[in-house]
Amino acid sequence: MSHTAMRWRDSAGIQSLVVALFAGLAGLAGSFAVASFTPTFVAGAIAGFLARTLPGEIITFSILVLGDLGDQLNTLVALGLSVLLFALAALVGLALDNYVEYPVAGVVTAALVAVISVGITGAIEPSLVAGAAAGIVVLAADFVVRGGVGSDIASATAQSPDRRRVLAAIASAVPLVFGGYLLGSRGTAQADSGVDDSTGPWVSSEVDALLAEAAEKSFAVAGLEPLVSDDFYQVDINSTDPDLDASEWSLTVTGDVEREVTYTYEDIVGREVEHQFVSLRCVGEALNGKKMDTALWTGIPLMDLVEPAGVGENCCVMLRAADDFYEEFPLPALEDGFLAFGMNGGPLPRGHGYPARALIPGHWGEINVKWLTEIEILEQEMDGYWEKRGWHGTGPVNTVAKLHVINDLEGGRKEVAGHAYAGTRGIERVEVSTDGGSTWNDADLSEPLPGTDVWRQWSYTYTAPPEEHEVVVRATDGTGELQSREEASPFPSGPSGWVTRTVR
Ligand SMILES: Nc1nc2c(c(=O)[nH]1)N[C@H]1C(S)=C(S)[C@@H](COP(=O)(O)O)O[C@H]1N2
Ligand SMILES: [Mo]
Repeated sequence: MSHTAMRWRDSAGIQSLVVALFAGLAGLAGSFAVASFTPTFVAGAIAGFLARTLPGEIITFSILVLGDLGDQLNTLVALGLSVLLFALAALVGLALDNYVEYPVAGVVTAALVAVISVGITGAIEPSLVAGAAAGIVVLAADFVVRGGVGSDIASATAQSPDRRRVLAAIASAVPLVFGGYLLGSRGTAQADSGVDDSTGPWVSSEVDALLAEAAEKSFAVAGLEPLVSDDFYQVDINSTDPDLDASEWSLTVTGDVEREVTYTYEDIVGREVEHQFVSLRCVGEALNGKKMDTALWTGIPLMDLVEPAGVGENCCVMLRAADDFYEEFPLPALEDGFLAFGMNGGPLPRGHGYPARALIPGHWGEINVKWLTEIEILEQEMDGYWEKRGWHGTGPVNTVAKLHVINDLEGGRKEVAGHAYAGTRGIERVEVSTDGGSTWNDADLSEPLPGTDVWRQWSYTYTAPPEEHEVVVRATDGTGELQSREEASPFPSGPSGWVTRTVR
């Protein structure tokens, strides 16, 4: 055995591993090229699977401690797992190299990657492209040592075959990964703007007038988010949100009803619509967090869809969604529920539940189910997705006044401002203390917007003491009840306490 051949043998394991990893990367890029960031992307499907099956403690920890980082971490793990799975398939293909002729290893790799991908995503097209990309890398690597031309080059160059094998894998994988990334990113951009938003029931002079009213009633305080949020928070269990086609979507009323009724998108958007300002707040956010926002929603009352099904005296309802999310709550809360398919003068954005979502006035965000597909009437209570994981987030929101803005004004004065929200109880008053809670002053409140579930802005200016001081805010709801001072962490029933910030 020649010297080169021996070295080739010894290092073949590591070489194969590297080739397989690059094949895995190329496979991932192939999947992304076709699917972009949707659940048919192999890593998107795995991330979704992780979010649905990881123990509640891990998910809760991830939300509370890691926040959005948790989501990114989940995506990263899913990307890594995808590459590893595809690389494993390539290793199986490469192991055949010792027994079979070129190009069997590449073909087997392509087939295995495609099968794995279909198994995970259920989507054929991205899986075939993933298989092809991974297969190409294995073919390229094998070609230089096993293909006819490769052996000529082998003797003509000084490079060892194992080295050239890895170089060939990298050289073929890099353009595939790069191209896949570009194609997939373009697809994501298209998916987000794929809906024709220039027509539809969300475009109307009434919407324009309401948005203008909100702009007018918003305080001109630097750095304060207006009454209709510029940047509406997004919280859901998905790393890749469902990418639904309105023409294929339907909403069915099921469960303990006289008859099941199914509605299509056309059935719903063709009706006479209403436009409502509604605020949402996530139960899992920090006391002074930013997961509380307001939009102008276009839609119809949910009961218009539920009543035709024939609902008797029942306890509860379960809302189910295309991302397998589900939340349950008492039936009476559904009575004021709204089905929104428009947001701020456009169709509902994909991230907020396109084509339609539920809005349940005054309740924590989690039961405002996005990508809604089923309204199931229940005879008995059942836990929802988050309640199974220990949360109690289906009830009415806690009253809160947030302190997000501290501005220096002329002449040593300061301006503090924020938003206050108490669900359907409304906000009657916000008080500010600039001495740690010893004395209190009324803040200015923005004029209320029309609607029964909307936040208000507050602001307060004062002459700042020269020393560091504690600013505390507290709201009183429309029933006259003062915001609870008792401090509680978000888990399990939502944050409570008075927001306090040190100002200097
Ligand atoms: N289908 C579905 N709906 C969902 C969720 C989800 O994960 N899946 N998350 C809920 C949670 S916890 C909140 S706070 C709100 C947030 O709505 P937004 O993302 O539009 O702000 O959506 C709710 N609806
Ligand atoms: Mo939430």
